[in-house]
Amino acid sequence: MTSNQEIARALQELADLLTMAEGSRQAFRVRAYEKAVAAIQALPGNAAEMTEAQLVAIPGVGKSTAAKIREYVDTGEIARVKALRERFPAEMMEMTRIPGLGPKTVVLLRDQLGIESVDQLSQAIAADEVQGVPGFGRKSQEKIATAIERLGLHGKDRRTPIAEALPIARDLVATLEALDEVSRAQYCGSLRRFRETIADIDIVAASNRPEAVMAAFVQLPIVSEIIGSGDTKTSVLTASGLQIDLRVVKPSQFGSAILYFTGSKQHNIELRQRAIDRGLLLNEYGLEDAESGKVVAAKTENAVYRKLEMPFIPPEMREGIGEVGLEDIPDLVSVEDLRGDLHVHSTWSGDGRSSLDDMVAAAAAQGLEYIAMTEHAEDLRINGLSREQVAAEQIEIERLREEYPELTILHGSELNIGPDGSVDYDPEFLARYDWCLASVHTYFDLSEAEQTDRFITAMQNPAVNAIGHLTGRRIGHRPSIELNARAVFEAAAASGTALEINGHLHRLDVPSELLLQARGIEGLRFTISTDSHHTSEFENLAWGVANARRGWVTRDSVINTLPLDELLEFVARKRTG
Ligand code: DGT
Ligand code: CA
Ligand code: ZN
Repeated sequence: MTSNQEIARALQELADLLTMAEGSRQAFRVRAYEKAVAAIQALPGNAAEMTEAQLVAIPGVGKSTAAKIREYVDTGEIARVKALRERFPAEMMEMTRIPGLGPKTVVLLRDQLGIESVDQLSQAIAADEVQGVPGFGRKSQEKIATAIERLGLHGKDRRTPIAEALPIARDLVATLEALDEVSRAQYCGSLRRFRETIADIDIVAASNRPEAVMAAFVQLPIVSEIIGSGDTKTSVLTASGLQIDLRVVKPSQFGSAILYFTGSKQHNIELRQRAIDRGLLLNEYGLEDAESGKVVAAKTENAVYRKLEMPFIPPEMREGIGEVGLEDIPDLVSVEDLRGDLHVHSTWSGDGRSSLDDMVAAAAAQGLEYIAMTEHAEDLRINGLSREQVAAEQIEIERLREEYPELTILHGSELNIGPDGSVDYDPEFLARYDWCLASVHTYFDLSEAEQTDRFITAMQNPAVNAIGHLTGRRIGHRPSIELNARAVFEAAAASGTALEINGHLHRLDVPSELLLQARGIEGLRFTISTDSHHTSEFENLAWGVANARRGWVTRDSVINTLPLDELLEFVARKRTG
């Protein structure tokens, strides 16, 4: 059955395409579909089973949206989407990811210069043609060129952000596992290793009837084009041009197959060498004795690692950067270790989408022991809270504390770091909070030295317990700010300030490659948090953990694994100096 996620994705595509047609994300119809996306994502029941009348009854879903949902569920596509895709092909849509290129500008570039893809835009910039177009100067042309370079949007190595690929892969795995013919399915490749961008989705399914599995696969609504189909491997494209490879293997070979297709290539090369050193051969079908050809392990990854005389390597670590050959692997943080979430918003913040009551109820239902409500603060004019609002929310929090005795609700704030490193409010006002993080939301273009100083100044403030989403990047959309990460890490450790690992799939910030650089800094602490703006976002904890594991972050360095009293000691230590 069509999942709510799939429906939400179809509506989001419609909203994106309409943005192009209408020239603005603020257009009434665009907003209507975006509202519907949020409503469907938050829906407890299954939208595919609802009639049009039942759909219209959902707050946020109008009559025309309800009709589109039925059309999608019944036919596997939306005619309006198909028509709009002709006008605005996927390659053209991709140009809107570049900061500064809104829908109107993209259409203008096509009308004036015939540019319909990022590659063509790069060529036009190289030929110095873009700066003649109204609204573009030499400076903005340069800025676009840099953004294309840094976002990895050019050429054949174009990569898809994990936020787009992961939900598709999870849905596919669930759909495949629901087939009678399939005993197990797993997404592999860079996605399983939790890279922030991926080239294609690799899926492995275990079955004794590959032809039936392949036949079912190519029928799925997500498939828009079949590139190649056989009994062992089928490759398809989605409407946005993302490639999905499905491989079907025998259940007895599932372990060695997912091991092989998870990679990385370098990890595989090192495993194969280890096999050779032991008189064995390793490939996707199994680990076998080099002389007799007898299979010694194939069913599970665990069995293969064991026969290679090494510990199981978590997928997030398999990058061939020293993990093969470790006698003991680091005691990585896992999602079960987390007791709380220290970065949560509600509709008190301008960009929150669930009420305070709903957020608290969802956190309690997740079994969290503590959360910090961290609304935006007054310096962020649009989304932040005035002092009166802070006091009013505090009263609500006190009421909820009584309602949910099993959950500790910390009253916190997400402060805004100004260009000079100062934060909102004054020391007396800040003293009322149980927990504060401070984040950069503006002035992304400062120099490396200015950004680094900015953080170091903010961390000197005794009220600042953590730095939120360090680099400010939006994966595939906005590059990281410039900063000297090592200097920031050392200042964080010295000042008793934690670094947030933000689990939002669009952020995953601190990025894992910086986390790897933070290894070995004595006293450095992290907090893994969801930055939830909606009740459905508490699952971001798992994504924050996966990103942390990719950066080899250990359990004992993560403060929200601590019992509440020890967490509060961490806060108190900084305040009392
Ligand atoms: P991607 O797709 O660029 O985001 O990254 P991967 O790691 O998913 O790479 P992909 O899709 O080309 O291949 C999936 C896995 O298959 C890869 O991680 C390891 C394995 N693999 C692919 N080609 C080779 C190869 O030539 N040698 C070895 N040893 N393994 C390979
Ligand atoms: Ca791949
Ligand atoms: Zn936030």
